[in-house]
Amino acid sequence: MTICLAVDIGGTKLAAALIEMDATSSLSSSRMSAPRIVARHLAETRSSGDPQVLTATLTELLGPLAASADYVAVASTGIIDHGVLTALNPHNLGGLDRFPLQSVIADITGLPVYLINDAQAAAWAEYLAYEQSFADLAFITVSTGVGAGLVLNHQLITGARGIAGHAGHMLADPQGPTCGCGRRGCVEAIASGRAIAAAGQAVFGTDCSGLQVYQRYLQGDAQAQAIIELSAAAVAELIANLTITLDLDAIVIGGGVGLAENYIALVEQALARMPALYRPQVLPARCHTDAGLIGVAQWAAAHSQAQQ
Ligand code: BMX
Ligand code: ZN
Repeated sequence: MTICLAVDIGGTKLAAALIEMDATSSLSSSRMSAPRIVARHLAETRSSGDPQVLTATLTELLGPLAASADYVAVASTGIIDHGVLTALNPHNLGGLDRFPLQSVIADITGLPVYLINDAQAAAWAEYLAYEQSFADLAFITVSTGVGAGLVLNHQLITGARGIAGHAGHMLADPQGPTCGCGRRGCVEAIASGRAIAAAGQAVFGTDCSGLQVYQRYLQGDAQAQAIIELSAAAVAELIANLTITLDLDAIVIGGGVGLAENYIALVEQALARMPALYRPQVLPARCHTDAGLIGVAQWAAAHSQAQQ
């Protein structure tokens, strides 16, 4: 039995958990038992853009937990390139740029540190939660941003520079709004919680949140419905593009927006207008808010064994 200190760094919160791992688990083993979370801690990620603030928050949160753990596994929003964290969309990460996440956490804990992107981690968690039955799977989270992760031929694809899977930044509408990443018309700029809030504010006033737009949609408001349908249609285009490129067995949808009432049904309606080859199975995420923590813990367990 080994203990993993798992960390999930999101746009607004930082979660840490001690997770008991089955020592016999391996990358290809179907005997891998579900990890058990034995302690859980939360902190806010104040979006100051100041690297010292993030270092201080990590020290406070991880310092006391490190003594109980064998290794650290980190899932973070943004691009993880050889242990360095950079935002693709700086609006989602308080403007942090080239933050040396791996070395900062290694200094705090004195433990081996494994890191991947949050949506990549969640994709791995979903691949395992669906009992490894899909060899080729894409996970899409529609949340603050639109994140994605790819499992191809039973392997999680992270990419040589950690960028692989950032499909939320594929083109949805060349005339669409400019995305926080600098490109115009990304899926994220149309479909994400932030994009829904921005579209809602233009119609309902500046203090309108994404959640309020969604509630108005569920209550039958026609303008809110148009905003949510546009979001779902952009996600459906993304699904079709990934399917025709990668020949996927299934798409798993997660995230606060993705799992909201009727959202997947709207995505399915948009997909139904497309030719059959563009329409994979669309399934809801089985792991909820713990997908990043559990996925990265399982991925790191397999990688640390592979290196031994
Ligand atoms: C953004 C990007 C991705 C992330 C996705 C979902 C940043 C900081 N993040 O596209 O790396 O996976 O958002 O992130 O550039 P979430 O915080 O909405 O889950
Ligand atoms: Zn973008």
